Amino acid sequence: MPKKIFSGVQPTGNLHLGNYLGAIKNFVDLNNDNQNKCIFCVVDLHAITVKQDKDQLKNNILETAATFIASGIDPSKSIIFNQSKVTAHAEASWMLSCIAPMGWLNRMTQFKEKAGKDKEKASVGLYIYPILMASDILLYDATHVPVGEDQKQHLELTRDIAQKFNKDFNCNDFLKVPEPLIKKNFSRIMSLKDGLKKMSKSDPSDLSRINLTDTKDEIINKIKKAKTDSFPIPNEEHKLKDRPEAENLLGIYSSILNQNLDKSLDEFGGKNFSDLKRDLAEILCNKISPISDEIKRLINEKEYLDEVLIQGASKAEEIAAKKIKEMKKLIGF
Ligand code: AQP
Repeated sequence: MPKKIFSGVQPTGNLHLGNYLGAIKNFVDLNNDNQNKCIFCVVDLHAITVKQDKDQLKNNILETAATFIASGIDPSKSIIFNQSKVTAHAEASWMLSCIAPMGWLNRMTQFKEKAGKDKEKASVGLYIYPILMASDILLYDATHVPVGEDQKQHLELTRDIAQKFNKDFNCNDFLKVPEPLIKKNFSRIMSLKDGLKKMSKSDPSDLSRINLTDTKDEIINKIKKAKTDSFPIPNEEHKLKDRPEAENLLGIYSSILNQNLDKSLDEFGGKNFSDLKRDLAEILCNKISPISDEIKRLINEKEYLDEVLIQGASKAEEIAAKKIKEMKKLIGF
């Protein structure tokens, strides 16, 4: 069966190696399989769940589209568009908000992490973000959703919402229950400064992440400064327990080379971190620099990027409009 793929990335700037290894690299593989029908969305409605600067947001939308293309997604094969251009996302989100119980949302750990201590000040949008995400996926009858490990809980919620809608409106299988596509290994890339924290766009320290727009010198410098511990690299996986920084660097190395951790442990077991850092910086430069150069080239081709997003939105609109029409009918509108 051909897979229907849907996934999104927020245009919140600083796209990084975690976004690439956890999500975008998989998008590219799925795009390259001619059997799949892929939709990759710049989820700008999600981005405004926290305050955004208007001009910055516009640039970030284009930069995210440029990152998709620079990483290898072909806009003539896959639909690339930004969410706010297709109104069905917001409409479906409202309808699904009315069937999803509060209790389900209260369990979402990402809201707790992102809202921090002062939940009262977080936007309602941030709280219901997973319902908008469910709408994105369900509007396109997506069968598979490639995401990083941090989105696993939201995907489970999407499945629950689809099943509840089908039951409440007695429309068996109307909303398709999607499967998550989460890599078995290294699906959560950690900060270069703290192996217990996720690599993230909003970390105030730029040294905590490799940005997809970093230059070779920046990559080399960040890897040089990455936190390690004072023991040699072990040669067996179980010895990585309680050594999160070592595990993260070896994980990044393995993931970039598409090799399993055991092979990397064979290569570096007993050696010092300086050896791993030297080789890691080299393979990262080889992988990320061409993407970085291409993002910088494409970002100056605003008309081309606008055209890709317009064309993509028109194709997405066609699919989503049909689904929302049926959804409204089922509800009684
Ligand atoms: N560190 C990560 N490791 C693996 N995958 C990751 N993803 C994000 N961070 C990592 C995956 O990237 C995709 C797009 O994420 P997003 O931009 O929509 O939002 P996010 O997860 O909120 O990204 P950040 O960097 O963590 O942003 P902030 O700092 O704003 O919280 C998703 O598939 C995600 O799993």
